[in-house]
Amino acid sequence: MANENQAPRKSGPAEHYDVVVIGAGVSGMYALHHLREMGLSVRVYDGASDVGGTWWYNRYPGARVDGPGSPFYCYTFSDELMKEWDWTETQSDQSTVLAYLEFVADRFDLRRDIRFETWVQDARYDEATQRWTVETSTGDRASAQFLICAVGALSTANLPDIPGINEFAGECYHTARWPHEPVSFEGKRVAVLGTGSSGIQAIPEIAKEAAHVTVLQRTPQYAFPAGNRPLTPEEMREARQNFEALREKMLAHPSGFPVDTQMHSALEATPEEREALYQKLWQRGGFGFFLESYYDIAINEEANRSLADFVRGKIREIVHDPETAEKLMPDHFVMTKRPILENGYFEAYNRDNVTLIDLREDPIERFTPSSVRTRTGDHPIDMLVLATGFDAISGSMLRLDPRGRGGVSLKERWQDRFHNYLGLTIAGFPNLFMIHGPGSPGVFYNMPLGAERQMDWVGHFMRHLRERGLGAGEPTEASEEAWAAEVSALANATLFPRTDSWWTGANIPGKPRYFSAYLGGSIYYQRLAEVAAKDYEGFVFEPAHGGEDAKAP
Ligand code: NA7
Repeated sequence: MANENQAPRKSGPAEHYDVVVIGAGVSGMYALHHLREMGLSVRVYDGASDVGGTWWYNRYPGARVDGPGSPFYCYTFSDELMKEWDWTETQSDQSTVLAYLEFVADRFDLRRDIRFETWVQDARYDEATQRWTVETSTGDRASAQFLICAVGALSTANLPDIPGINEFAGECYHTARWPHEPVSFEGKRVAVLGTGSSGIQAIPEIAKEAAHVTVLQRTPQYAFPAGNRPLTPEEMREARQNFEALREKMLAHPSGFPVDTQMHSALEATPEEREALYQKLWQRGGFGFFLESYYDIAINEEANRSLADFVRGKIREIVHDPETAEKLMPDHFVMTKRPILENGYFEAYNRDNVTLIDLREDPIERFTPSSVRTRTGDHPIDMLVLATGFDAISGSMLRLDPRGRGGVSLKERWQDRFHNYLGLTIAGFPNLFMIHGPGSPGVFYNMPLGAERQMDWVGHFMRHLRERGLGAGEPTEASEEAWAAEVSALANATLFPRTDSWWTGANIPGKPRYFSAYLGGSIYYQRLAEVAAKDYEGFVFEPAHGGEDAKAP
């Protein structure tokens, strides 16, 4: 399998394309399809050996869609796809989502333009030719007018730097780099580090097989019943029949899912009414708490407390041992870390083979070849599962580290914050576009639909350039600043920035700590449309320089 750090082979002469796309996950796949439909020549690179992006990598036990699920976590651009693919559960598991993406790749013959097991190791802009040149781990060299970075908001694994971790001699797996061969937990003492979505999905599954599971928890989490259930053929039929209307609803809703949001405040309801609604949503499971309960849970402290107390009560009800239950008690504002859907997580602590270590009280001192040593003792283990998440949202762009005008690298440009305009473009990096980058709704929106909508806008931008004989376009730094102010104003009206999370970058030592996602939901797409309607307000353009290299091939 290709490795992102492998040494580059010597590059040959550049092949010329209209567009190079980096990443063959959900966003990159749609980018390829859309650009081809526009009649452009495209080359896609991906380090994995097949399509799927995060769904290709995250194959740990229990991995499944942990948001509003199927059949709406999917592409919407093709009626055929909707007609031909049968979703069978509301929260599809990883293998099903990956199978769907493979089906899409087959259906649209995507693979012929994708180079797999190929890492882009260098991407630089040439001001003279107004083109990007990329060099890859396999010695490919490609030049294109446009560079699409579909590198994934949840792609760069966070590998914790803990004393002795590299000396641990047992099996060690990161949830986001899970082996393709089956992993057996049978008879093994397994430590799981991390209790975000991945850890919380994996722990009950591992506990079914392992001799013992030691959960190493830094921050206790609110988790909600996933309520996964089979999708009936009638439900699929109904979704298909009404898909046009449902798509309209998806486009209009802030989350990109076809749900009805309540516009009631938690504070206007009586305690009994709140309790009744929370009970109903808890029984039903799924993402209802976030999309269909009170609008002010993530805005108002008192409203927030009403739900936080409810969940804390549920944890006390489920977990038999009161001491363990107290260690599991979250104390941050509910929803201000990524909400988690669980399938038997809290129940797992009622098993004899699961123990919880609260790292706030009993921190890890080091790993030894055969154990994890915390302040109060040594815990022998055979396997370590790192469920430590991602350098999210901006991490994969920084790993790519493209070089823009004057050879300035993104790492230099993004030292203090992730400067961008519209969450899509960066000053000094002409003709480069990010999908689901910082400054966009990204992980706060139905991601396949978000990728389609961003990419459609990028397609219009490209047309605009070409129709006017322009060679390059990029935002001004002033428009970046105005956008940053808009992003921050939306975030600061909520409780989100007040909690340490991967949304604020606080999970990665040294990362600028601020809330970088655009919280306006579908307003974002109105903003994109407004900018386009005003002749791409906030951008500066250069006429095409002409000459051999600058011409579209
Ligand atoms: P998350 O949600 O970032 O969770 C990572 C977990 O690992 C979380 O509990 C972290 O604690 C913990 N962590 C990270 N680094 C350390 C160190 N050094 N020591 C102890 N504990 C650590 O990642 P996931 O993969 O679970 O989920 C990411 C998203 O993927 C998810 O939200 C879905 O959208 C899909 P912390 O909370 O930072 O104290």
